[in-house]
This record gives sequence, structure tokens and C-alpha cells, in this order.
Amino acid sequence: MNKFFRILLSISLLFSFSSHAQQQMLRLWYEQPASRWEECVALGNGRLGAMPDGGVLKENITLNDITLWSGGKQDADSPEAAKYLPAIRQLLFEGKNDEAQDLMYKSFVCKGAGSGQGNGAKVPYGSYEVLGNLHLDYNYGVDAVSAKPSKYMREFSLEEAIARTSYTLDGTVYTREYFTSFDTDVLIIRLTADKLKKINIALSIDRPEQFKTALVGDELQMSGQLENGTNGKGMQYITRIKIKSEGGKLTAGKGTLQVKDANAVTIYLAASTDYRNSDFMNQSTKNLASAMRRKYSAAKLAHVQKYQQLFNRAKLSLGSDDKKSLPTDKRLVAFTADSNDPGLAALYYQFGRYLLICSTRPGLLPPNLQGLWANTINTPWNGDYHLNINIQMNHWPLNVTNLPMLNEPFYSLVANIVEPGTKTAKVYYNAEGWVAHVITNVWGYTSPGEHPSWGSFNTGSAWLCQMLWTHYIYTQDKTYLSKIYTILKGSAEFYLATLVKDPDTGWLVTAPSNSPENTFILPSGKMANVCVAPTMDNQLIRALFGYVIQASGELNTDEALRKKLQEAVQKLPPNQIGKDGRLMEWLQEYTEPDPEHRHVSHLWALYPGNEITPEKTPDLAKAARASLEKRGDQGTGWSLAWKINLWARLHDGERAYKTLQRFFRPTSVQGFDMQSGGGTYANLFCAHPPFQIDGNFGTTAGISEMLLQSHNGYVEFLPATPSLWKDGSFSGWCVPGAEVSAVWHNMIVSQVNIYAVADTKLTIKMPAQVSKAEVLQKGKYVPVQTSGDFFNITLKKGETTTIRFQ
Ligand code: FUC
Repeated sequence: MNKFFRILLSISLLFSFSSHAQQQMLRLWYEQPASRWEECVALGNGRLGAMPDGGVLKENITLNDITLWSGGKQDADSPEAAKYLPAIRQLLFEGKNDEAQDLMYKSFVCKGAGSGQGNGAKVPYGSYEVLGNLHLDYNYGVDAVSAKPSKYMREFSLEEAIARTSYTLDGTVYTREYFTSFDTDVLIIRLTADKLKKINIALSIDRPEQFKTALVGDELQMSGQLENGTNGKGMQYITRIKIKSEGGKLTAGKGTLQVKDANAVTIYLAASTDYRNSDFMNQSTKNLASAMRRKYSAAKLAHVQKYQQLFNRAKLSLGSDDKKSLPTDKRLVAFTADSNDPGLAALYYQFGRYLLICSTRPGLLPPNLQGLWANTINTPWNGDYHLNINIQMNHWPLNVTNLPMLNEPFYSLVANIVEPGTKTAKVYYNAEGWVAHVITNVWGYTSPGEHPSWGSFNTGSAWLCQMLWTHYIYTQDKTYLSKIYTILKGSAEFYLATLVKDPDTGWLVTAPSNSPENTFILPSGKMANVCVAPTMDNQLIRALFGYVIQASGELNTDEALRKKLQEAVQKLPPNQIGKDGRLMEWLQEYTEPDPEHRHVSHLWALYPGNEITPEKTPDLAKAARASLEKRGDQGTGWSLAWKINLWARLHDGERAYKTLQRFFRPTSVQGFDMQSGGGTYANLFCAHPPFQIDGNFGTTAGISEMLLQSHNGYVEFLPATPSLWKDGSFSGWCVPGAEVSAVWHNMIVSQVNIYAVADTKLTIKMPAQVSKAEVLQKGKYVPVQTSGDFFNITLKKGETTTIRFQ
């Protein structure tokens, strides 16, 4: 959005809803230190992460670097696999899925330990690991018992990406400020007091393993090399810490830095790894030096300005925000009893955007299962990239919440698995193109997982392509389209090469495959996961072939391939409705041992796909609804997040809101719950449990989906808005080719602004309860020509327009 338009927009929005859009203070806050990691606020700058617990006597700050992975590159493709493919398919076509699965277990899994059953830190697959723990010991000159603080507050400003802790102790007011600088790429912590000579600290750093510390002059260093699962020569890292003390005395000794009687102290921590960076030792030295050259106030300002360039691109107000006076942990508790707190959803929406901004950066990596934040050596599920929902959900808010520049790390991750995935396609399927199975990591893993029940899913790579394509639809950027085209084409070629004719139906089917992680009961009473053509595969491949057909047309290339895809698409199995009225998850109507299974894979075509909509395919939408009902209102964190989006696509705002209420249920569960433990930790991290960030992003997308939809070929305002959000506004939200803003009162949209990011023709659905739309032309409002419930707006790139409704 250009500057001029942004200013105009802010002025017009200010006028339009000054009554309820009182500047919201977007913050999380607490009246006590964090008693566990999931209560700590999360700081990050796309690479470096820090989670301070705000302890008064002792403070722990958990540190992360998005690139810090154990493991290494490996060849996990099982060389003999393809030999078994005909026999596996034969068994599947004979209905002997259990036998096929047994055979696959012996022949069609990865070579070696695979993901290490989700504990891969010491095997070649590796794990995303905690960088370290920074310890601060505070000495107040009074004994620990009298060191009871009053007026304690821990807060985190979403608008500034700065955390603060403050308290009064023994008559002195102490303040701490922390941020991971978007400017100098260094963690900066500032400690101050309202009296002189009051800051006394000892600082040290460690991690659970593979580290040594050293003092080089007054610089405290921690360095090490991680396990790679073969020869111990895995990734190297270093952290460097220096302190600037104002007044007082700084000493260094025995692995600690100590400050006595200072008036103020600023701590600087730089870190780097050798992940694609041979200059990492110098890099951290340079970062540290450049951060320390600046005055604290200037460093803070530069950080806030850089961060806000991203954060300020989209806004949301949902009216009342009275409950912001409650500390965030108590606010969550209150929401379970009374969900009349529209401000919480608005806060959560921005929190999701904040987390995305902080956990990925162009040139680096996309957010992993925990975004950027991990506190152990073996992060749950290795903190990797799961391709059967998780990495995709992590990026659901990217386009609609106006953070298009954060697509690059995702694009790069995908681009980097094409080469290993081409080999995997050959070795397992003797096929052209490329494929990835259910998991990948920073080392380009594309082989199946170690158990076929989950590890043989192979349409995750088609789903990656859908994400790449969706970004094109939003940006309309032809250069980007040319870049992604070969990736999409390679993926389509793989499926074209591996689809086989189902002897019963004649349809072209995937075999072997599975409907992500779900089990069914065979007529023989045996359980199986492996099957032919689960519904999700058909939906994904239909969509992928469609994109390649369209893209090859737009790029005027590959006519022969286009023809083949057009023919193949006709032969894919259609979505089917079962006897009980539900959308079928498998080609056959199997009985399910777990009808409330967390994955809702067969509803992909409803969201994030767009093949099923209540308008275009009412029968299928009804069947999807029946499936969703049967899946129930419980689930893991990400499962609930997905359901919010699905209810929104079914235009059921109240049900989406009810699911949101369930999602916000406060929890402190740390272990694994694969069924119904989904909820929210005090720091607003999503609980799978354990913490898994996909639900944060999925719910952010879900909140957008309740207010704005554009997947149906037209823009619809307030498509699934719950009655509690009766007044509100948003700005800077994206639809294909444009940014839009809207204001509504009593559920009636009064004004919309549009800014074209590309030459675009938008079809807009008349909002509910309005009869007239007028567009601003040369300073005057003129009626728009409607056709039924719709009207068109044509804009050139960079143009803006305003529409008002009555
Ligand atoms: C998928 C899900 C699990 C978990 C894991 C990381 O396999 O089925 O619930 O989210 O990814």
C-alpha cells in the first residue's frame, strides 16, 4: 500500500468509527513471573528468539536460533523400494490393505531411523534444538525473604515487539526491557532502577549439552557443535554476550559476567550458526559491535521502526476491548465462562501476525512446528516441517494478513526439496517429477517416514504447491509464477506418472496412500491405514493439475502436458457422499474406529481448497457439514483451528466462534494429547498439547476467514461473523490482487476501501442488509451497477477506491 493511501485510509477509518476504535493497546500482561516456559512471552526477529520468565531473584531467558538443527544431509531412500510397488498395489486392489501395509513396513519405508519416532536429535534426521539458557541472578542487598516485590508486572507490547518487567522492591522501582532487534539482529536487555547504584547482577549461559563457555576479555561466549547422527560433526554455533554498565563495576570471571552497583545495565547477546553461513563466527561479532555502537534509545527506535514496517500492514478492531484490563492469563479463564470479549480475538489475530513476523525471515527458514521457540534438545516431533497439515497451516495467514514478503523462506524450503524429491520419486516409484512424503527438515528429507501408516502419505508435496500457487493468486506476480512453475510442473508430473487405473471403477487413483494418520476397519475386521485414493489425495491432485493447466496457459508453455493433465483430471475420483450423508474420507465407506479423529483431511476441498462451497456445490457442502458435525467440537490445537476455518467457509459464524471459545480454553498440559487437549497456554501459544504453533496461525487465518472471504471468485465481507462482533473495522487485508479495508456497525458494512496491488477486476458481493452501493469518483459518490448481488470494480495497479453502502 503506498504511503499516501495509507494516510488517507487511516484518516477515513478514524472518522468512520472513532466511537469504538479507541486506540487498542495490543499487549499481553501478567501480574507474576512465569512459572513455566509456556507462560513466558515470546520474542523473536525471524532468527533469534528469547523468552524471559521475568523472575525477580533469578531470571531464565530461553534462547533460540531458527537455524539450530542437529542431524545432517542423508540419503534415506530405500534403494529396493520400487520393486515392491506392483505387489503393494495388487494387494490394495484386492482389498488386502493390512497385508499391503505389512509389506510396506518391510519394503516401502525410509532407510535407517527416519525421524527417530519423533525423537531424532541423535539420528541423521536431527531435531530443532534450544540454543541456550541465559541466567540472570539479581542481588538487591536484602535477603531472599524480604526481597518480595510489589506492583509486579510483566508485559509484552505487540505494537513494539518489546517485553517489559517492572516491580518495586525495598523502595526501589526496577524496570527491565527486552527485545530481539529487527535492526541489528541482537538480543538487547536493559535493566534500570529509579535510584542510583541499584543494579547488581551476575550473568551466565548454558544449554543442556554440547557446549563450552569461555571469557574473552569481557565477552562471555558459549559455543559448540551438535550431533549429526554419523560422525558427531554437526552444526556449529556461537553466542556472544557483552554488557555495558552505566556507573558501577563490570567484572568477568568463572564463566560469569558480574555488575556491581550500576545505575543501569544493557546486555547484548549475539548468536549465529554455520547453517549456510561459513562466516558465522565473524557475523556474530559484527552484529554485537553494531548493536553496541548505538545508544540504547536509538537501537530501540530502529528496532521498532523496522518491525512496524511489517506489523502495521494490517489492522483489526472488533469493538469492545474492555477486558484488556484483565491480565492475559485471567482473561483466557474469563473467556471460557463468558465469551463476550471481542477484543481477545482482535488481540489474538495480531498475535498470530506477530508470531509469523518473528519466526521467519527472507533468506532463512519458515516457522517450524514451534515457530522459532523451543526449550529442549529434542523438540516434540523434532520441531520439523510436517507436510500433512502443519507447515501449511503455519502459512495460512500469510497472504490474507498482508505479510507477502514472508513467503520467501517457505518458497525456498520447497524449492530445496525438489532435487532430493526427484531422487525419491525415482527410487520409490520409478517416476518422473519430485515428491516429498509426510515430513521434511532443514536437510532436505523427502523419503517416506519409518512407518507406512503415516509415513507413506505423499500428497503433502501437492499441498505445498497449492500454498505456492495461492501466493501467486494474491500477488498476481508473473515473475513469481515463472519461478514456481517448474516446481508445480514437477509435482504434477510425479502424480501423473504414479496414478494408476483402479480395476473396479476405472478411476485414476493414488496407491499406496493414506488419509493423514487416520485408521479404518476393513470388512475382515482388521485395521489399516494404507489405502487407494483417499479423498484428500483426489482433491489435492485435482487442484494441482488445475493450477498447472492454468499456469502453463498463462505462461504459454507445455501444451502437451496441459492436454494430458486435462484428460487425467476427468478421471480422478469425484468427491463422494456416503450412506450416512457425510463426505467420504476414503474411496470406500469404511467404518472408523475414531470418528472424531483430529485430521479433517477430506474437508480440504472446503478449506483451504475451494472446490466445495455452499454456493457452487451445495450438496457436497452439506455433506462436509455432516462430516464436521460427526468429527465433533473437540480436538488438538491445530484441529480446532482448522475447524474454525471450516465453519467459517460454511458461513456459520456462531459455530466458528464457539470453536474459537473452545480453542481459547486455558491449559497447562505439557505432555502429548493426540485427541482433545487443544487449548491455549498463558502466553497465548497454542497447545496441541504440547505447544505447537500451527494452531496460532490457523486461528489467525480463521478470524480473517470469519470477516472476509475471496476464494469463491468474489469478495465477501462479513461472511461468517458472530453476533458478538457487531461493530468493527479492518484495514490492509488482502484479497487476490488488492488490499481492502472495511467498517461495519450493527453487522452492516458501511464503507470499504480498496487498493490494487496489481491490475485487477474484483467482483464484490453486496454485503448483507444494504441496498445501495456508491463508489467515489472524482470526489463524488456515484451508484455502482449491480448484477444480482454482485458488482465489479476494475483498478490499475496502485489505484485506490472507496465504496459506501446504505
Ligand atoms: C501431525 C499430526 C499430529 C502432530 C504432528 C506434528 O502428524 O497428526 O497431531 O501435529 O503432525
